[in-house]
Amino acid sequence: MSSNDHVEVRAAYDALAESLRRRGVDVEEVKGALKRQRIETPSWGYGNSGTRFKVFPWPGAARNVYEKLADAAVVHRLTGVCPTVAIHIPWDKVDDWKALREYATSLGLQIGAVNPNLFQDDQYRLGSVCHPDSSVRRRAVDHLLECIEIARQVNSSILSLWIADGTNYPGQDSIRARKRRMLETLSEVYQHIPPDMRLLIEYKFFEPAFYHTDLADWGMAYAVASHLGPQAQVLVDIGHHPQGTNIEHIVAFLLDEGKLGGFHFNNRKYADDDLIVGTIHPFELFLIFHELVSAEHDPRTAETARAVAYMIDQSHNIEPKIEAIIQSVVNIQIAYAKALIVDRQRLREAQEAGDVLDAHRLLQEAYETDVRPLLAQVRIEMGLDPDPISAFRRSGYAERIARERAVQGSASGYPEAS
Ligand code: PSV
Ligand code: MN
Repeated sequence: MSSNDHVEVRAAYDALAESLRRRGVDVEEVKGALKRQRIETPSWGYGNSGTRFKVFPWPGAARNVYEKLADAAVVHRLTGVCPTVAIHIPWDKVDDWKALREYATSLGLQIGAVNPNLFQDDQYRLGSVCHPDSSVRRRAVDHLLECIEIARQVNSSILSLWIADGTNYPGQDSIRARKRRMLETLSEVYQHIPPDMRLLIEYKFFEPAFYHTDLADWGMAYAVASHLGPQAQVLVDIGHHPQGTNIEHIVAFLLDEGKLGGFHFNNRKYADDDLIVGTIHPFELFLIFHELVSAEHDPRTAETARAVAYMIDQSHNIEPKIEAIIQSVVNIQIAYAKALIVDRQRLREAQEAGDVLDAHRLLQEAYETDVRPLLAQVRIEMGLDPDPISAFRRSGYAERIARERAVQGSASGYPEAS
């Protein structure tokens, strides 16, 4: 980045800041919020993964958790907002957790959410915490307790739980019995959650089960989290809803109940496609952030909103891994910046006056504003390159790891395609 480029960024930013100020936006406050934003990246996003049809190995894709952390550190260095990395157990299992924690620290990172895996063991054919056989449920409990212990050792405060259980055929098992087994099993696990840890419960309406899924939607996750207690909350993965679901409504409802714990950001066109955030439905992403920002400014929801864990959950099949993550971070920042510049005061007035179209236009006005100069200026003020993607491309890091790391198969834990 030359100083000429900085001058250009500054000019574009000054013009934008001026027009935002005319709209009553506190630009310094918006920049402060953008600098404080934190986005967690997933260890599995850095390794090779794909579909059940084919895993295309990417040259230099991380092969173990150490390489995943090294790549995540590059993302954090370039964006300044990604200091934590979620891990998946057993994909990222190591013998020495202290050593891994110290390695993360040496890179300026911390380990984030610990994700147990209740779907890849042969014994889980009929489920894990809902399995009809109590010895399989015991195995699931043991794994969850192991993950709590790992979380403790790596200083993580989030156990992020996706339950893949379900059935493929009507009549296969009793849906009510499965619900009770799940509650009983999770209640036992919940007793072991340390006071400073949260259990985030992720729902998904289908896949790998095709007839019914035991935790199919936000309402079921909410019911389970409510049964368990205040340290249990709901995790919303954008790709886990039927087509047409109003996700921002779910977000608003859960925030108001104090039960929104976190996100798995990604995007999709059809099913759980795990595509780069904001690539297919950017307006939906903006509306989700609008709910979050509004809740941060409401004393009744501020505490819940501020504690929400923003995590990316993507699986990259044909695209370069690190660049895909940086693109996701940038797209999240854009959605957040647009939500921050909504004129909330005028919006409230329009809503109270029943002015349907003025209220809608206030959201549209923010959404249609090009906030990229604002983000570029924020990055310069954070001592970063204003364009993290071209900075990454210029860095030569992708070429270096492609040379240094032998091209191998799956490192993320995803199964190899045959
Ligand atoms: C399941 O589809 C999911 O969203 C869960 O969060 C898993 O942990 C993750 O994807 C990785 O498979
Ligand atoms: Mn997920």
